[in-house]
Amino acid sequence: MGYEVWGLVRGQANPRVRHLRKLLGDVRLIRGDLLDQGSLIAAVERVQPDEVYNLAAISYVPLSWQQAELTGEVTGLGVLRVLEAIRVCSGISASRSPGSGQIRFYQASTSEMFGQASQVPQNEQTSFHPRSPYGVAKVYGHFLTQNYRESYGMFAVSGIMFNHESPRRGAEFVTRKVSLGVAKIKLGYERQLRLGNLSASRDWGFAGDYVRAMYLMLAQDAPADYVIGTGVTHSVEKLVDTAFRAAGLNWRDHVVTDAAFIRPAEVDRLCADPAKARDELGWEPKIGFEELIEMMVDADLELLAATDGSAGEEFATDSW
Ligand code: G4F
Repeated sequence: MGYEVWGLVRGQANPRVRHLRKLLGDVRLIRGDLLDQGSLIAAVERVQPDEVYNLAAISYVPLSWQQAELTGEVTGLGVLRVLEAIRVCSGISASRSPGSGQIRFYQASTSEMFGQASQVPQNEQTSFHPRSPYGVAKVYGHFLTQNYRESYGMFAVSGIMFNHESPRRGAEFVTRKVSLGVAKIKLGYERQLRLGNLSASRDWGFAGDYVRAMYLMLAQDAPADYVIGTGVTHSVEKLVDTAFRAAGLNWRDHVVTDAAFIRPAEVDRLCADPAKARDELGWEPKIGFEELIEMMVDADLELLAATDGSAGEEFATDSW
């Protein structure tokens, strides 16, 4: 689309940089950390962006119970620091509004904010009842984004994204854990796949479709928040069945439920009502559930064949 893209990388000798370079050779990288206000101000000053997309977070829900304080710092307060970096670098204050060439800000909000949802499907008006430290931190970031829009007139928006997946998904998340597990079983590297709650339901879509929605949100004349999801929900069991079938296997021969993967509090059922995004952004998902899961299984069969079955081991855990 003609964008010059900069990515923020944290830490010293971050091992993910090599992986990133392989996938996205033309993305320019700059150091910065959501825990460090000065580094974010320096990054905004250096890059002079037209748009800032904040997808950085501790995003694995189970980790947010183990590292609840850090989740609050990164996933919650990190949003404040990015907004402050934009505000300070743009010279915006309570008495000085942004000009026409202002930096536009996108915040990755999440369906996890609905948590124990009060209605099905969930839309922009549905109240929040988060069920994890992650969900609580995301609610903070969501309301802060709204608040900077209302307080300073900034073009700051949130996309309330439901689960979005692709072959690039980390193997700790259930779709990729399943697609990798299926591929390992199919190729004879493993016999079993250990999972937690099979009855939870999610609205799973393709990440590429959701990134298009993020872009569209920043391309509007006026800033607003949008729910982004497919409007169709499936259980984890259905996901497992679809993935094993895609490889010609029966999941009942291989899947074991393991209490170690059950969460302290579960989000039972999420389903999006994306009507506002459809009507105002003209957004619709192009890839459906079955095509997505088959794409992920095929990609993992190919990956494992090329890596002697070792892919995904960096994410392996004994429990949540
Ligand atoms: O794939 P999950 O870990 O995703 P979750 O918790 O819904 O969160 C993801 O989507 C959110 C919405 O977009 C994001 F905000 C968040 O950052 C993340 O990307 O788990 C999905 C469901 C859960 O109900 C979980 O209990 O799968 C169930 N599950 C069952 N067995 C499992 C497993 N999840 C994982 N990760 N591993 C299991 O073995």
